Amino acid sequence: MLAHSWQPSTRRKESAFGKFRKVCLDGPIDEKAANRFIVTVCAAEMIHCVRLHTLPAAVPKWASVLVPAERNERRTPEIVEAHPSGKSSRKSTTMKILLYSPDNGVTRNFMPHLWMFLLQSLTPPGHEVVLIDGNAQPIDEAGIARYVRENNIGLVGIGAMTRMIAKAYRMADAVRAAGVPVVMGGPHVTEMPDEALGRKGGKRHADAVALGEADETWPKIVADAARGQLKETYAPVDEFGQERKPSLQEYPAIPWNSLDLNQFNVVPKLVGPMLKHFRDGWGTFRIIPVESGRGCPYGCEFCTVTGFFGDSIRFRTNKSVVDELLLLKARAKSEGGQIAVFFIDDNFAINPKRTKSLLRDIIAANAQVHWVAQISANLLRDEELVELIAAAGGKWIFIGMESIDPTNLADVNKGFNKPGEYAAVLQRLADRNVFAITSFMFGMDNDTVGVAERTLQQIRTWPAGLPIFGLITPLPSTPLYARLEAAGRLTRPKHWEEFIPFAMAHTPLKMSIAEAHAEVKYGWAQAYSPEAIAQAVHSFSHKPLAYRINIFVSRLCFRGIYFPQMGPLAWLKVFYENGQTIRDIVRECFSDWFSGMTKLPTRSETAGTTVD
Ligand code: B12
Ligand code: SF4
Repeated sequence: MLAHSWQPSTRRKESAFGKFRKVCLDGPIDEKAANRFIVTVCAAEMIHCVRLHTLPAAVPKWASVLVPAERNERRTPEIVEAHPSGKSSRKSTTMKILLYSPDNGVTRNFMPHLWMFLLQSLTPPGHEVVLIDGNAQPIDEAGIARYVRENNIGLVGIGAMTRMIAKAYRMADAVRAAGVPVVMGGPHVTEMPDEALGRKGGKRHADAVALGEADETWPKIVADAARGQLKETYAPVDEFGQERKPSLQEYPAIPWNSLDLNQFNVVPKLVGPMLKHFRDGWGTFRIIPVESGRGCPYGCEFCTVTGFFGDSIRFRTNKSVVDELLLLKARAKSEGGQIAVFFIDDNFAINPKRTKSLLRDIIAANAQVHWVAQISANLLRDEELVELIAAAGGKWIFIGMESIDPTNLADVNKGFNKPGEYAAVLQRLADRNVFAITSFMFGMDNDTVGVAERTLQQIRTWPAGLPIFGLITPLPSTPLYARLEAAGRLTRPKHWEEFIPFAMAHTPLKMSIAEAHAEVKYGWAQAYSPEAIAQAVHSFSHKPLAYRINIFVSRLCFRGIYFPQMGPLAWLKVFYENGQTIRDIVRECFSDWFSGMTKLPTRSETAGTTVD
């Protein structure tokens, strides 16, 4: 009885709203099954309504289906087969969605963006989602237009930070010119939706914009796009129109075991098969973003996070984080490779009690992988926390130190950072073989010429780590932007229209723009000179060789943030400059090997790192 299928007929009729497609029934159907059919077909969100045409015997013989008018859509969804049993399926055209993240034009980003995997997991079933990270697979405007045409893409989602937005718009323009709708999301378009939608006179780049966190709006966006009825903006609101931050308690399981992650493998293809059998297996190495919570209440003046994610902090359950780590660990093992995790929470220890409970659960489940997390210095006073970080697999902690000058810190509402305790915090970590990525900003209001050297003098007294230097940047919608705008200090109010790496967009108070640029250059040049790198490597001489290899490789990679080293020639130059350190390390490797005195340390003995 329920085996009968609904076959689409070729008869079509135009209506004011769209096209009728007639669907014939090749056998009898009872009312219950017919209703099930209607519900399922409508839920597939491809058609507006189904009307059953009932014969006197109360058995519907055919149904007319209203599909969206072609003038309102770019891809017509089709139902090719529908079963009165309530199941419906499309034989040919499920919507294929491309999620694209533009490259930053400077470095080959070491890690893919979480939003792509998250939205992929939140896409309603029936659609296929493909990901392109421009950092891993460089692609230009012509390339993306060709890609969407050749792959029959029905919707393109683009996410970008302010710094990549100009490229994002160019790519969006190319996609739209190819006749495919574009939805944009992420921090920049959330702050500047009118710009993306061309509402203030500029060019329109996006058909739709997803404001804020899109976890709950993404399924609606996909449904509307499939119907050819994209709205201009999607905001995360409740039924009363009030802003609603998604809870992370029901977090989607990202299928890390089955996702195609080839583009994110940083081990060169040539050596991968060989390294697969080296020790625990190094055939692949990927850094995977994982979040355990969202939100930061601190409200630093230059930061978009408090405005974007809100000051209410939300966490995933410990179990869902632990399960995700176990899945990643299993995948790495199954393919003879390595996976390191970057906990992208803005402040991984914002609630120390909860962080400790998560770390204990990670340890109890043997879910340790090597990981990096961002934690503010004030929270690392806690010995027990640092102890648990080390035991749970933490290897590098990113610390937004910003400045060694308390006045600067107070100016940007980050007075909770106490430069006087930086050294003790870093030593506490190093004592447990956890090291720090220390981030500084120059061009702050109290900075004067020589700030880079003063900062470096401090850094040289700390355990060796990975210092990074930037310039304070007024990002749209931050309190810093508003303050500088009101003071008439913005020199490039729309600095994102033409992104220039390491360039000020406003005048510092106590030095010139050129002087600020020179400071940042000096910081990088000194911290990553061959001598400084050799010194950092040497400072680990009391530890197993793996630590020296570790800090050496990490320093070489981080050097590329300021000094572009894309391509083999650039790398050869770096190797040449650091030849002495390389020779020392190689010599030590051979002497260890020949003498058989030192076994290579196992993974658990090494400091580990994202690049070890
Ligand atoms: C991890 C991270 C990095 C990583 C790299 C990014 C990566 N590969 O993941 C590292 C450490 C390298 C990094 C570096 C930088 N970062 Co960063 N980073 C982050 C961080 C902490 C997490 C990003 C994340 O995954 N969030 C979690 C996901 C779920 O949120 P999301 O990305 O916003 O996505 C949600 C929505 O935005 C939306 N969405 C996003 N994209 C799209 C696309 C579509 C189509 C749709 C529908 C929806 C949608 O849906 C998602 C789910 O709700 C954020 C802060 C934060 N908490 O977001 C800063 C942040 C993104 N970074 C920021 C900045 C400024 C930088 C740097 C420029 C800092 C610097 N001065 O050097 C560099 C630039 C790096 C580069 N690529 O060039 C700013 C960006 C602000 C802005 N307006 O652009 C942020 C917001 C932090 C801040 N201080 O304000 N960063
Ligand atoms: S502590 Fe970090 S994430 Fe929180 S507001 Fe300050 S800079 Fe932003």
